[in-house]
Amino acid sequence: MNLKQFKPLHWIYNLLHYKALQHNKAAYSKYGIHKPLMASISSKDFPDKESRAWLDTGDSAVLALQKEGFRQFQPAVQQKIKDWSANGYLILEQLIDTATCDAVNREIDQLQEKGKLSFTYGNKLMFANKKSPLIKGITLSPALTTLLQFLLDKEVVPFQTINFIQGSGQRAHSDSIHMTTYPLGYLIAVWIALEDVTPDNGPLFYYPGSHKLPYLLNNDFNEGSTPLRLGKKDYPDYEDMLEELVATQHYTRKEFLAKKGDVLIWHANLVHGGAPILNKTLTRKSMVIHYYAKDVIKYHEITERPSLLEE
Ligand SMILES: O=C(O)CCC(=O)C(=O)O
Repeated sequence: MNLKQFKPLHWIYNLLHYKALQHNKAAYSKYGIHKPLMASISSKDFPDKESRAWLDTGDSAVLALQKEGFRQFQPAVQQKIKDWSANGYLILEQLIDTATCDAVNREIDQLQEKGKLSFTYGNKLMFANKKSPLIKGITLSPALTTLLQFLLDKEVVPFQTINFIQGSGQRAHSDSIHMTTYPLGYLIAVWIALEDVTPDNGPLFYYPGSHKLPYLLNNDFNEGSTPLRLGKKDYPDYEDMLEELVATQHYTRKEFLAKKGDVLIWHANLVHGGAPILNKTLTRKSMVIHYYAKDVIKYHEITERPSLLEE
């Protein structure tokens, strides 16, 4: 048997990281989850699969106008917020200045040189925000968090950063399978171009409107979980199923041919990925920040592990 499927090993790991599970405590009690914080948790433990994020309950073109705080945004940003419900993403051109992008790129180089940051999961440089005050500062900057908090109507907390030197080449997915919340809809991501992106260096791709698809969770592709073992299906099975689902719809696939400093913010359920890298000699420096809303249950659906998050 694959030991990774054996839940008691996760519980031991969780116990060893108990402090980093405390973020779920208040939400377990709010949503009536009577499980220890170190126990496995998945969508099977919850009564519904609906997003409760306020802009998912109607049309942001109507709802946003009624909200205090909407007027603090520039008219161009207000329009993007109004389009959020229809699109599931928004783009802020030139939000991050060139000097900051250059400083982040230098910082990532130095962290790698010093052996403080190395590739995991193939091509990902994870959690640079924990190693670099500069990058941590960007994740917490009001220019981002004010807008994210308005979009979710909740306080947000950065869960992780991922830096890429080259395109991710990742197949289509929605972040809700990786960073799942109860209630659903309380993950939001910021993607920052740290250099210009072209069709050749593996742009981010996404399907506008795909956030309205049903959330694909374990019961859709991986039924076999028992109290002691995870189901036998895994992430590639999820990717296959999502790809099939997307193919049944008539979405337009878009590529984000960003200029350095451009930012794309996506909805928890927007289907996106990394286009193939056509010219493998090219870099595509970028950084993603995944944020959770603070007061919700945060976990990883496939492995049923609560997220580890030190605040
Ligand atoms: O940057 C990319 O190519 C994809 C990143 C991504 O899919 C993610 O961070 O969820």
